[in-house]
Amino acid sequence: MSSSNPNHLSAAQVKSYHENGYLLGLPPIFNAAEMAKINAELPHLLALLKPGETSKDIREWHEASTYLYEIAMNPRILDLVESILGPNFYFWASNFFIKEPRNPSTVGWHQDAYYWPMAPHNSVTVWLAFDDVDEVNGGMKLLPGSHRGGIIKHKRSTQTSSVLTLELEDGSDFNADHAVQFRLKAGEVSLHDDRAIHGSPANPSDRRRAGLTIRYSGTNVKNDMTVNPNFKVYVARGIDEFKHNPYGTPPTQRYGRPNFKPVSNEEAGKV
Ligand SMILES: O=C(O)CCC(=O)C(=O)O
Repeated sequence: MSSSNPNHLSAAQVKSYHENGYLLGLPPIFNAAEMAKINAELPHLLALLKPGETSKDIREWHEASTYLYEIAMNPRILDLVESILGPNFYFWASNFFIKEPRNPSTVGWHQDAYYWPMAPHNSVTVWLAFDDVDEVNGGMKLLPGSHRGGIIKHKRSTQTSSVLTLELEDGSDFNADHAVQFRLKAGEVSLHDDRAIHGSPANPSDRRRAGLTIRYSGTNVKNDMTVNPNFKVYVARGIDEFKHNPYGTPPTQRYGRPNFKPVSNEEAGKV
C-alpha cells in the first residue's frame, strides 16, 4: 500500500509480512514512560480476577475497560494494521499472555485460525510487549512462511504445561528448527498472520514476560455465531460494508470485565 502517512508500513515491510506471515523491527508504539504508566495500571485489571482465575482469563475485557480499548484503538497500532488489512477493518479480541518469572507454562505450537470459527482468513494479531521479551524469558517463536501451508489439524495437548488445549507437533506437522525467535522491547509490537505456526517455551528466567494480543480482521471476515456467540466487533478504521458481525458497545469505565463467560479455546474452536 503506498501512502503518505509516515506511520504506515513501507511496501517492503508489507511484502515481507505477506511472504513470512509476521513482522518485527517496528518502531515502538509506546515509549518507556508511556509503557511504565500502562504497566502501572495492569494490577487494577488483575484485581478483578475471581478466585481460581488467572491472567489468561482476561479475554475480551476491552469490552468493559477503556484501559484496554484505548490501547487497541491506538492510532499508531491501527496505522500498522491498516497497511496489512486495508482501509476497512475491525478489532474484536484482546487477551494477555503473562509468564511470571520461573513459570513453567508454555504455549504449544498452533495456528490461531484453527481455533477461530472465522472466514475468510484475513486477520492480524498485534502482540504488544509489556516487558522486554526474548529467548531468555520465553519469547514467542514463529515459523516463517507457515501461513502459506494451509490449516493443519491440531491434536489435543499432551503437555500439561501448555496453556492451550490443541497444538501441533514439532517433527510431525512441521520442523521447529526453522522458527524465528521474536525479541521485543517493552512498548514494541510484532504482527502475525492468523495462519502462521507459532508458540513459546516456559520462562525459566527472573524476568516477567507479559504481552497483550490484540486481534483485528478485515470487515469481510465473518464469525460463526453458533460457535462463538459472544463475538463482537468494533470498527477500527473505514466502514463496514459487509455487516457480517454484531457490534460491541465501547466501554465507559477504566477497568471492568464483561458480564459473559468467554468461551474456552475448545468451545471457540473446531475440536
Ligand atoms: O504469547 C505467546 O507466547 C503466544 C501468543 C499467541 O499464541 C498469539 O498471539 O496468538
